[in-house]
Amino acid sequence: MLTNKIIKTSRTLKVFALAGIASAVSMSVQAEQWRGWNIHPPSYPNSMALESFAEEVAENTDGRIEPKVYHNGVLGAQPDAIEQTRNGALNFANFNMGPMGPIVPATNILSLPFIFQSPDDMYRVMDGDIGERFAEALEEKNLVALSWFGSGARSLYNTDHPVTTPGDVEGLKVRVMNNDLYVQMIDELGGNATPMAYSEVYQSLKTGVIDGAENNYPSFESSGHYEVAKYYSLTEHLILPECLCVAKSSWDELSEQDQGIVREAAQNAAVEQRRLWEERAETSRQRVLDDGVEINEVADKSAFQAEMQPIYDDFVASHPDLEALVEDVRAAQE
Ligand code: GTR
Repeated sequence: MLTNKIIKTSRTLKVFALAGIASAVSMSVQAEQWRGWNIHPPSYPNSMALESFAEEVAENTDGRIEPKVYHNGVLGAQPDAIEQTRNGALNFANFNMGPMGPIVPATNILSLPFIFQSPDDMYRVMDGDIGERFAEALEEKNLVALSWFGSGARSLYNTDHPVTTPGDVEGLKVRVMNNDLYVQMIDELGGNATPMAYSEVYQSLKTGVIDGAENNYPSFESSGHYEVAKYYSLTEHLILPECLCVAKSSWDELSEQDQGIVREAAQNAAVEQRRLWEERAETSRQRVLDDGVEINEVADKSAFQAEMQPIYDDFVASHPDLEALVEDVRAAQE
């Protein structure tokens, strides 16, 4: 009897020991589930690039990290998502640098109207040492920028008339992204700026809460704003970089090897995004034209630029520590 009991007990112990090993093994291979924020619909260039990022990371880490992208802004508006990624509630995201300004003052340099002469200049600047300086500023706020996406040039559109001179903006109610700098931008042109979440713009245009907004061709088209706002004027006042950013807390948990894999996947995603962007910008332009949008050139952009001077002056006066970086961004394009 006694021997029997001892045998039974030792069997039970063995079973427990094996179960223990099994759970230890399963713990060590348990995947990190990463939640990623994305504002755009799945067919948008950025969304497709984020999906490739997710796939490449899962594959090359043998499933140690399993990123999942949530499209269409279902995880919240951009300013909230920035906060959530900073505190680690979200693990990665594609953020525009526009709404980043209130949190990372240095990134407001990228929002100074006409700071970049062309999207190519923007890429060149952001891919070099200057881009690193912006990445450092982001990291201080717990966001690790691994690569830079493009977003073309943003132009003004509205429901009423073509804009060819600053005077044409007078009295227009224009939606802007969440950033005081853009409020000032529209004020300087004599319009009334309304900061508003992207998801609310369509309805607000339709109901006349606002007369217009500003964005690039792919967003103007994919958001449906072109269905309501039939005048798209090529002011091209903002050329904003976007990041593929990872929450610092998620990043710091990774082994050096996995950090390398994630960084490489983000850089590959940026190459893909930039390629897809070119195609999509043209498709979107054609689509809105076919739908009856009137696109007009702005012959004298310098008139708009001149109105923006107070924004530069105020920015440098309130951030003297950032003046050198403003100058460096400009000098890098000469
Ligand atoms: C898009 C950008 C989004 C968002 C949006 C907006 O061009 O890709 O991240 O910033 O504009 O106007 O809110």
